[in-house]
Amino acid sequence: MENMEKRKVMLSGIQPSGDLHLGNYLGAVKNWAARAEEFDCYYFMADMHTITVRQTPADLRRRTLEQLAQYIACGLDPEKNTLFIQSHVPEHAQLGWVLNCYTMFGELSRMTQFKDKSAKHKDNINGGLFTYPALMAADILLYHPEYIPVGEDQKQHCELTRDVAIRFNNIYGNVFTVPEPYIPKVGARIMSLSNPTSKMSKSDPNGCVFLLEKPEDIMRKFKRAVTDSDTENCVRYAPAEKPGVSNLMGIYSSVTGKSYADIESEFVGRGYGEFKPAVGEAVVEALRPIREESQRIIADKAYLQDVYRSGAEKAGRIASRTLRKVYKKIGFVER
Ligand code: ATP
Ligand code: LTN
Repeated sequence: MENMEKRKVMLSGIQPSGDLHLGNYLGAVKNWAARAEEFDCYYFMADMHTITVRQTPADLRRRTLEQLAQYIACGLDPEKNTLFIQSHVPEHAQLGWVLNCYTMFGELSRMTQFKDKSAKHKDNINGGLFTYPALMAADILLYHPEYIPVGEDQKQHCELTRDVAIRFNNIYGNVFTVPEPYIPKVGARIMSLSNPTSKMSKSDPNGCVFLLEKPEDIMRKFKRAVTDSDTENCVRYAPAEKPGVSNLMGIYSSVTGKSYADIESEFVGRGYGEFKPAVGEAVVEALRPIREESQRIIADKAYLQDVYRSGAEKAGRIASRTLRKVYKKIGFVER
């Protein structure tokens, strides 16, 4: 059956280290949901990556399941997408070790996520935080994806994955598919509402809108969103000059599908005071079904268990085939 129709593969993951937010949704998950007919899709909860930073065990467990419920609520149908938990497929750790030995110290030292996170967690700059990209390369290369749909900030890790795949293939022949990051044109870098020059991130809750947040809280955050201190008070797309308004335009465009030109004419003669709540309302409406559906799904633990078990089974079949091939190529004796 599997060989009758070989579709291209798409794969991505998010760390369940916090609640999903609008940046994760617009930069990543929203674009995954639309591709299930065209691609063979794999999406996972990157729980092994989260322990590079200390986690509270009960929170990690809860968030992993909530993230799965949110993936489904965002439109990832488990019948059409393989949804699984990273630690359920041990081949990730196994290939991760192998790829550690094909990833250079210098390459790892250049990763901006490592630099940012080690600056933020000075008391816990552990080996896992440093070698994280080798595990990420394993996550990807196990499944031979063509595309990795991620936000802008993951481009560097995806490029390192390509370099490692090419290096490995040059030594051992065509073992890995060399993947490409797939970054959306709008929404790839949603900025913080309270500080539009840094990206929206769960570590800055005031500037961050969470998918499960109450409508009144979302509205409050948008009404308070930092706009630019120019005297123009006019809705115009100019990211360098007007980062606050341009970010809101990016969000509005991404949730409504309207172009920047359409948005500019919609708000001609109306200032930021009218634009900000309009963006808030559009976001509330876009997130409403996701919130309601997530709450319904999270209550059904048996259903979630079925989804992640069958996901791990399917992912494990592909992953074990790739790992076996890699072990053979590098000279490990078959068991
Ligand atoms: P952290 O707060 O630890 O930096 P995060 O909130 O940035 O985490 P990640 O788990 O690193 O979230 O990201 C998951 C996915 O969402 C990745 O594909 C990432 O590129 C995308 N993403 C994260 N933040 C944004 C953002 N502000 N805009 C667009 N995409 C984003
Ligand atoms: N590093 C990513 C999460 C991640 C990932 C992956 C993304 C882990 N493994 C494989 C795409 C493909 C992050 O921090 N957002």
